[in-house]
Parts: sequence; C-alpha cells; structure tokens
Amino acid sequence: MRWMWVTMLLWLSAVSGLAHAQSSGSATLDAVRARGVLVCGVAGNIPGFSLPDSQGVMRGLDADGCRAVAAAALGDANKVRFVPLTTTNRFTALQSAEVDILVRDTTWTLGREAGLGLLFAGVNYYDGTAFMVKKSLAVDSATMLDGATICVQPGTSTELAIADFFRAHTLKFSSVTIQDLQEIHSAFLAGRCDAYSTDGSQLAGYRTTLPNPNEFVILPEIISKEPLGPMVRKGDDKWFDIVRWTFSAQVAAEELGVDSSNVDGFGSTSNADIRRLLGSDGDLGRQLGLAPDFAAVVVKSVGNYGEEWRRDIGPMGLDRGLNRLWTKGGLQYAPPLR
Ligand SMILES: N[C@@H](CCC(=O)N[C@@H](CS)C(=O)NCC(=O)O)C(=O)O
Repeated sequence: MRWMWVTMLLWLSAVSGLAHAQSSGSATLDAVRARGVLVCGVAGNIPGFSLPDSQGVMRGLDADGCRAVAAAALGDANKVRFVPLTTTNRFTALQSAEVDILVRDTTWTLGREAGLGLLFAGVNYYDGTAFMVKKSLAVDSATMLDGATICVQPGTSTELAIADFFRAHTLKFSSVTIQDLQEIHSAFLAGRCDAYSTDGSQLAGYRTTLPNPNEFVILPEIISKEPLGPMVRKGDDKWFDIVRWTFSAQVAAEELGVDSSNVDGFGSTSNADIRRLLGSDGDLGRQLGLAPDFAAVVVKSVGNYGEEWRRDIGPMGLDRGLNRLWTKGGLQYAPPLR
C-alpha cells in the first residue's frame, strides 16, 4: 500500500516535471503550439497589407508578418488563422486574447503603448498621413484645403494628425467620420467630403483599385509620422521577443543577402552573421524558445523583408522610401542577432 503511494507520488512529480519542461515560458507560444495555429488580427481589406486574393488567400505585408511568426513558432508559415478587425475593435481583440498578435496598419504611439497594456514589436512600414482629392477639385497642396470636409475613420491616429495640421496652419476643416471602409470610400467618391485622409500607403493602394486612378491626386504633404507595426500584449515578454526578433531576422536576412531562393546554400559560409542567423552557429533559436533554424524557415517560406516589400507593396507602385535598408538611405535596421 505504502509503495503504491510512493510510486504514485513519483509518477505525479515526473508528469508535472514533464509538463514544466514542455512549457516554453511564454503563455502565448504555449497556446499557439497547443492549438497548432497562430491567430493573427489583420485588417483583411487593405491592398498591399492584408487582402484576400482571387483564391481567398490573404496577401500583403501584414499577412506575411503573421506567416513569418507562424513559421518561427510552429515551423509552418501556413498555420495562420486570419481574423479581420476594424480600426475600433482591434485593440480589445488583442487585449482579450481573441488574437495572439495584431498586425493591422497600426501606428506606434506612446499613448497606445502606455495606455492599452500593449506593446509594439517593430516597424514593418514607416508611413505618414496624407490626403487624397479628386483632380477636378484643382487642389495641389494640403494647405489649399481651408474649409474642406474630410473623410476619416474613427479611432485612428489620422484624426489627430489632421486636427494638428489644420491648427498649425490656422485653417478650418470639418470631418466626416465613417467606420466602414466601403462606406468611407463611397462617401468620398460621391462627394460627401472634399478629401479622404489616412496613411499614405493606404491611399496609394486604394487609388490603384479605382477604375480611373488618374482622376485622383494624393497631395504631396505627409503631415505626420505613422510607424506601423505588429503588436502583442504586455506581460508575455518571451512572446514579444519572438515577434520582435522574427521581424529583425527578416531585415537582417535582407542586409546579409539571404533570401528565400538562396537560403539553403549557406551551409559552408564563413560569414559569422549568416551562420548565427541560420542557426549553424550559436543558439539564437534556443534563446527565443524556438528551433535552431527558425530564421532559415522564416526566410525560406516567407522571404526576407525586401522580398516581402517587392511582392506585397511593389505592385502598388510605391517608392520604398523610408522603408529601404539603412545602408540604402532608409530606416530599416536590424539590431545585431547575436
Ligand atoms: N495607422 C493609423 C490609421 C489606421 C487606419 O486608418 N487604417 C485604415 C486605413 S484604410 C483601415 O484600416 N481601414 C480599413 C478598415 O477600417 O476596415 C492608426 O493606427 O490609427
């Protein structure tokens, strides 16, 4: 009888030890692995960022950001469930753990980080607020918009940027606030507002979807800084590390000339940065709680940052601008992966 108890206790402690060993130290990573799929909050309706293609496959820079994290965490870039979110419900969806990560054209601001219990893990697109008008309005500068009505979505940093701009130029405006993207587009096209304002990349993407893009002008002023990036909940630092360093690995891969087509060919390279990135040397993957070759899997299946850019944003005809690598005059710069 006594032996039975001892055996049972030993068994219990072994099982709990096992369970402990299996926990990654990140509640989110554990949940993602148990589920076998990453749940990623996106917009789902923005060309270049997240929009289903004709086959229903979610495409874009944000969608690929989700895929990269799935590749890192699960070893499979396709294990992603995309959850479309609006500008107003995006933060609660992340706070309530309805999604594991939010990659939704969301601007990194102090207020959002300090006030919402959320963290930005990087900048996948340096953007800025811009205005679009009909060419027939004969306006070629935002400073000519005195008295204009402006269509804008609620809950966005765009609202604040517009108010600041008009105040700084002592100009007047009235805003028409519309949540739904289709509705705001229809309102703008129907002339309910003189200008439509949002992130410049969104305007450029939207313009390409119009049957007559030449009848629309994006005004030259970029009136605010809108660094967009992936967000996670505060309190799961290991998950934050995974999201931050997965993106950094993609930027580092571009810096190092490692891409999806050549990533398998570096087995005998003597370049120490490439060896660490791909897991041939060092233990970067283990430190993140991931496989040693996590970055190789990410780059092979999703690409480096530049490949993503060319695939997702390139077709919209946007200049890479601030999103070039720092070595090419841009702001994209990977901290050392070592
Ligand atoms: N980056 C700004 C603006 C975001 C924003 O306005 N996004 C719009 C641009 S199109 C959007 O997501 N629209 C799609 C939708 O609301 O369904 C923010 O974080 O507040």
